[in-house]
Amino acid sequence: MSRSSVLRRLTAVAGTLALGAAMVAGSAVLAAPASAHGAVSDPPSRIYGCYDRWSAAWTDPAMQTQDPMCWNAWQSNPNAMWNWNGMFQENVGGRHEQVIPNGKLCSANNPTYAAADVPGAWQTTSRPHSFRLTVHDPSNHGADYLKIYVTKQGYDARTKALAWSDLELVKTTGSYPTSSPYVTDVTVPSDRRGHHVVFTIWQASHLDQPYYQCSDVSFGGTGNPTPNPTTPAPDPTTPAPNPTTPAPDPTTPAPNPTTPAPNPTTPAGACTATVTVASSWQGGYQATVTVKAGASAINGWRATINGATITQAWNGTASGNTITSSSWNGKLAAGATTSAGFLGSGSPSNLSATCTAS
Ligand SMILES: [Cu+2]
Repeated sequence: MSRSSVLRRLTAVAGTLALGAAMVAGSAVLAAPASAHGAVSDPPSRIYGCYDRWSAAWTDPAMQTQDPMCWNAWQSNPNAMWNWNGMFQENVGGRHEQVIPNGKLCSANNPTYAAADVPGAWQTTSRPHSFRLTVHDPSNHGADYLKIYVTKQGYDARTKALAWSDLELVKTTGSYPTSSPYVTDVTVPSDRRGHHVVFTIWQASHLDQPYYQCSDVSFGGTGNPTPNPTTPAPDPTTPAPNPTTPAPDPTTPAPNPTTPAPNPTTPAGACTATVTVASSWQGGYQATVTVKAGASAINGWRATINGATITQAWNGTASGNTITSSSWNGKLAAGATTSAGFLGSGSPSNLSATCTAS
């Protein structure tokens, strides 16, 4: 059994902070650090997802085969990945379709994030036709509205950069107070099957500063059942609780990309687990546990989430605070990852995960 946890994530953040502070001290006359922003964290948008899945091991060549579009994005511009929260334009005046050209929707027409526009095998998140969307905004800008679109059936994210004509608008929300996350329940037409793009416009409230992001979602359950959360989403007009999970400080300058990533040394036949909170609300939260096989293949896994009261799980079976792999995601090649999701009651602070392989 090996152990990994939120603690490790926090340690990584602390390291980043220290490094960031050192860089600031050494380069005080350079441009001010990027200001604080946010992103669609669930279903994870392209750049945010690549940051979230790989920032702790972004030089790991396993990414090349496991998550090739993220590999390309990290190779193209690692600093863009650390600045996952900056995919916006300003002073658009609501003229989104005039300002963002076809083929540039997934980068917010910001060349820094050009890798997000490249068609290909982006890792998808399996969702039912009704699902919850979360904007994670450590800077608490609030929202005038969220506009959520889904690609039409027949659109192929592997071969075509996204254009406005590929999209159908499925939801426009009301405003949200300056208290992240901004959460809404979305239903897409039932004919959507396979790899689709959910495109979100988050119109922040502090300035005319709309954010544009693409989330790759697989609809139609090709073997990966996902839950329809029965907990109602917080009403946008009700101030949401402040998430207690510390988010990486987006104002911290990115660490030097040449710093070698930690090389995990997981013993053979073992696995590690990390837990990340996707969203939280008064009395509950949604989280993902990511399991990674060690130096040899495993046939199944059991992840224990210390500090969690699990009310519902998907892509795994929950018993108490332990999630056991399902038939389709138990077998992992050496170094391969998979994930399961769960809803927890109470506060998501102090979660940590351990993994046992079988
Ligand atoms: Cu901002």
